[in-house]
Amino acid sequence: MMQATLDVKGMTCGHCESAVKGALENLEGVQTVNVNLDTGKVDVTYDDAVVTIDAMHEAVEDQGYDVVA
Ligand code: 9UX
Repeated sequence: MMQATLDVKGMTCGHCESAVKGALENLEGVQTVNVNLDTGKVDVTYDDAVVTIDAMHEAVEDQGYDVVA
């Protein structure tokens, strides 16, 4: 299992947090998602044989938030 931290811009409320968390959790291969609303850091564990960082970026961006690469 791999671990990564995504730096997400624009999450300001609990609903933002839920949207980002849910979008990531819906991706096959993503195991755990922890959102820190104060810092915008999103810690994920995932199977890199199944899902890519790129796919995670897209899933977050599809919810309307920017990801700093
Ligand atoms: Mo509430 Mo979060 O309008 O964007 S969902 S701030």
